[in-house]
Amino acid sequence: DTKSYWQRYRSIPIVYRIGAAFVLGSVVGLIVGEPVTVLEPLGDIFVRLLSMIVVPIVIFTLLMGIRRISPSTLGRVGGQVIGLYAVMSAIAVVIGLAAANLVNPGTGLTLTEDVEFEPADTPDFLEVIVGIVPENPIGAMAEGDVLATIFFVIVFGLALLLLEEETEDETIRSGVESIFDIVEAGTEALFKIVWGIMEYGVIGVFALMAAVFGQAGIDALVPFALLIGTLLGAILVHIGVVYLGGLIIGLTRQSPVAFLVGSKDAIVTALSIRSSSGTLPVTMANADDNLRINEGVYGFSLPLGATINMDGTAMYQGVVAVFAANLVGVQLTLVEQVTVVLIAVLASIGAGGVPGTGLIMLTLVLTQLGLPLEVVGFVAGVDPILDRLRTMTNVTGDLAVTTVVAHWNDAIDFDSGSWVDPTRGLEIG
Ligand code: DAS
Repeated sequence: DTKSYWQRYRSIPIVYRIGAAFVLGSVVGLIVGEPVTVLEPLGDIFVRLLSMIVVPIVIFTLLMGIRRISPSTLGRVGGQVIGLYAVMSAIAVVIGLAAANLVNPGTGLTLTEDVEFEPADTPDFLEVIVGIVPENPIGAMAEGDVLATIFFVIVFGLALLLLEEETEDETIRSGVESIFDIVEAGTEALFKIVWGIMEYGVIGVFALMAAVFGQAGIDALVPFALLIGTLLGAILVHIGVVYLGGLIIGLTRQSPVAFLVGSKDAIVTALSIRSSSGTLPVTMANADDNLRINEGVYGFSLPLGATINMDGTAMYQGVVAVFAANLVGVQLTLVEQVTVVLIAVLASIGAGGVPGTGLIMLTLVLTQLGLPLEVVGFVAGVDPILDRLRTMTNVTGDLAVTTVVAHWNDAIDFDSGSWVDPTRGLEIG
């Protein structure tokens, strides 16, 4: 009977169902081709559902976090998170450059694209810093400006804590408690929404993948096989050696498998929707439910990471720099490659966590090296593939760093969640 089919379907962990939709959608796209792109709106709905809860979940979990950890811990966590993010991104570019120098993708290909691209504006860091202070907090939230929202929420949360500490007035004290209680309930409700959206994600991801492959077909990708392979290889080294080996085993002494299992929904979502910001609600749900990290750490580190920490994007700049040099038959000097590391890290910080920004930031690197901007148009065709690999790396990096910093600050429970039972967190709450 239908009910038991439905129940059986629901009892399959959501990540497998989405994974199957990912593969099936890709296959259907390749077979059916162009007509299947009519399904795209179903995929867009999935992306919009996730975007819908990004700002509320950032506000709620951050307030929750401020209730749980002391202001001085928050300061320390901030320093550690930003420091590790920067170091990881630099390592990612170095690995990307090394892999590209080894494999030399792009040799033998000729640049066929003659569309000129305008270089992106170099991010003005003073402007970025000033922009962290919102002129209007509601405006920042409405625009999804995560950094400015984080700033306001931290200020507001700290004020609530101070007020509670100083006040003699019972009404105010219980008012503060009520605000935090409401936020606590709200956070739980938002996580329920996340898992509900993931149920729809089975349809959404199928549609997204079908539309991508229906448009591109596999022939278009063949000339870029070596480029895709180089980036993928570099990513696997970065995730395997740096995140799992260095961060998870080295610094936390925990099982890398438990980490990956705990992060799986975020990884699959990032691969599907190509946006770290859009994946943020799922990343947070994984940090909370499976990795058992305290809101005090992830409530701050994950929104920040989705905005500024992009190891996959940084690495991609390094790989494509070598690819572009090979296309036009020049060799990058060591000094130029060091320059690539610096610009790639800055560009990845400046890039927003939305689809395709890594491609736009590429113009900065190419301009600096005096390489033709036409390369951007040339690789744009494979960007739907490269972008998902970058985004998946970006999100995994945010979670790995968050796990380490949580461990350093005693804000993670390694005796529960996926750390002891990799099957938990799969059911819909
Ligand atoms: N797709 C992006 C992300 O969300 C960044 C990029 O284009 O590299 O992480």
